[in-house]
Amino acid sequence: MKLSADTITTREVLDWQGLHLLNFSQSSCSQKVRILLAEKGVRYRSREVNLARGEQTTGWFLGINPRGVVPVLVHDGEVHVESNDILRYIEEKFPSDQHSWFPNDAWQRDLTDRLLELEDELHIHLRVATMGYLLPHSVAKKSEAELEAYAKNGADDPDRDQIVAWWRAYGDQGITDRQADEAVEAFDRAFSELNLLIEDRQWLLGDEPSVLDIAWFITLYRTVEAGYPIRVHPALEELYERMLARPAFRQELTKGPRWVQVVGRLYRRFRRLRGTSLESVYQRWSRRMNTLDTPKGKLPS
Ligand SMILES: N[C@@H](CCC(=O)N[C@@H](CS)C(=O)NCC(=O)O)C(=O)O
Repeated sequence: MKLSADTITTREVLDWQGLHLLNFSQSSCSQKVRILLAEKGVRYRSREVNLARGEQTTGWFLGINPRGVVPVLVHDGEVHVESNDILRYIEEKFPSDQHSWFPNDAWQRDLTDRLLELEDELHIHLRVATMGYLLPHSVAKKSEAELEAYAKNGADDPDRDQIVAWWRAYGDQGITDRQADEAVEAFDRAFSELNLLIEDRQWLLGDEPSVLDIAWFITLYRTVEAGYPIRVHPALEELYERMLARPAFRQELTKGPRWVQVVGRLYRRFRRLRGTSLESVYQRWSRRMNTLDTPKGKLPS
């Protein structure tokens, strides 16, 4: 989605020539865009917006993207937001010689549109997985000053209002059981569909990786890191291993401040030992689903 120059109050970006990606090393939506750029060998200037330090809430950044989220692509002074739209834009402006990352076939194009949309819809649940199961609440929650800055800086944006409300509720109560259940249910539904789609293919759309593999890779990586038991979808698990083995995919996962990764790893181990990882949420949820499916669990008519 291209933002109109009139809405940009941080005017300096309108003079940036070439390709610039405002992103955060550990942000999954940023990783998605970086993987496509790496696969295509497109050179760009990476400008870190440190989400861990709240840089997305500054007047400077909100003057570029009033939604207060990364990634943002600036190309010759034009500002583009929304990672999936940015992927499309990159494909259009920098077509690859070897193969197209977006399919040409009409049926596959429709499927790609739908599955990219589904992946975008899952983002709210990905936030639940990250903030509930990968980072301690005390580290992840935002301060009141940060939330105030987030809400007040930059032009009004309903998307940002929702994000700020989410962070406020998270600061007060953390991730609720209901949010966790909804997240594993959404992951299970989406991953089951992908698992069926794979059949005997190497990648989601066939023998070559496509933009769908990039987009779903970062979702899979985050959920698996949080403890989601990907083994319950065996074909998808195999595909995930294949994705991890691809250098351009793997290299984008480990960039950025090491302490974020170390804290994440230790915290994950702690949750696993206590039996409170996303896996335990999944087990509890799937037991309940199975019980509801059996005659014993049905309400008497
Ligand atoms: N739909 C947007 C979602 C962007 C988004 O939510 N980005 C996250 C990082 S993955 C972010 O910037 N969050 C701000 C924060 O954590 O405060 C997209 O695909 O670009």
